[in-house]
Amino acid sequence: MSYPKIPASEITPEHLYRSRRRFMKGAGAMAMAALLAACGVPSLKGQEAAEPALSGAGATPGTVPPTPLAGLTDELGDPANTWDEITHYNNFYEFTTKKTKVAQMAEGYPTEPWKVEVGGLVANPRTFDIDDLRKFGEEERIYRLRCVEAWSMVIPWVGFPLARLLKAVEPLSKAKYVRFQAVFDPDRLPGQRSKVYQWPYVEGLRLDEAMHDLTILATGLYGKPLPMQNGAPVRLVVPWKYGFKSIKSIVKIDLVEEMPVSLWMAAAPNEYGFYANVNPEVPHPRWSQRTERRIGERKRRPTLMFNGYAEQVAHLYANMDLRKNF
Ligand SMILES: Nc1nc2c(c(=O)[nH]1)N[C@H]1C(S)=C(S)[C@@H](COP(=O)(O)O)O[C@H]1N2
Ligand SMILES: [Mo]
Repeated sequence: MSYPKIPASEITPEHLYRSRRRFMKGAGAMAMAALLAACGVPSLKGQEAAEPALSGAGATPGTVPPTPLAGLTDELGDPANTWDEITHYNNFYEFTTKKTKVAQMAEGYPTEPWKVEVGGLVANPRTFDIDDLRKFGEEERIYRLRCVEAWSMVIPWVGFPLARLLKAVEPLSKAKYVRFQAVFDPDRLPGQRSKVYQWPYVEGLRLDEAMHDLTILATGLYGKPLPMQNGAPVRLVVPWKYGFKSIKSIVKIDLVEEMPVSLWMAAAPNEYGFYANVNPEVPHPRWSQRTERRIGERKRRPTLMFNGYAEQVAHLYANMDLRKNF
């Protein structure tokens, strides 16, 4: 086989296995069921301080998951954010840079039909629709999401390890990176009419990062299909990296030889590196990354190395200078 073997060290840690087991095996069975602003565009100063408070906009009746879901925690014991918080405070620049406006602007965006084309340096290029992707599995992963702007949430995603999809297309040995591309639709995505960014949104991972068991493609949230504002119908989630790596509304995935240039690297290379690992020791050029504001909490909390996933992922960066490879 031409794809790398998953080392034993990447076998799912027990706590994740347990949190996953609490979930059901298919969404159907889930009975209970601003960057440059965001990433601090050079022009937006003090984004973190200026970060608006949650509007408290109520979710539409019928979209709020039933109360048994309250009480979910991550493996550190911290409570999951509410459905309302997760779906009404978003970075999705294709719509707007205003986090509390994304939900209303994204409402009704058509996600059917949707195709994800997977190709590049693979033996078996394929195009998947969302039902095809669901066949890779649906399990719950309760992850912390830490935005580079220094706010964070705990989010109960539904998804499957990206490694499963990558193995299915059979990466060639020349493939070293994975490049992800989001939807391009300037007629319906007003943010894409702005020339501040080079659209479409692109992100990338090293192949071993992409194959890591923590890396998932998410198709749901709180046991329900992913709302558009969170990246419907399918988005990447890489919990040990700043949130901007977790690209939403993916239409294309390519295995490539060269390190992809992400939208953020192109926009502000001195501020956003390729790796973007959460690291309290390496400040953003315009603010510290030592602490963060968990949405729903008043006091700031310390930011954890690799967003609290060091045990699982630090080995990927052994012998790398994390200040240089930021
Ligand atoms: N396509 C796309 N994906 C994106 C973004 C974006 O603007 N466009 N913003 C990123 C940023 S900066 C963050 S913090 C997360 C936010 O995810 P959430 O709104 O689901 O919490 O999505 C990331 N993925
Ligand atoms: Mo972000």
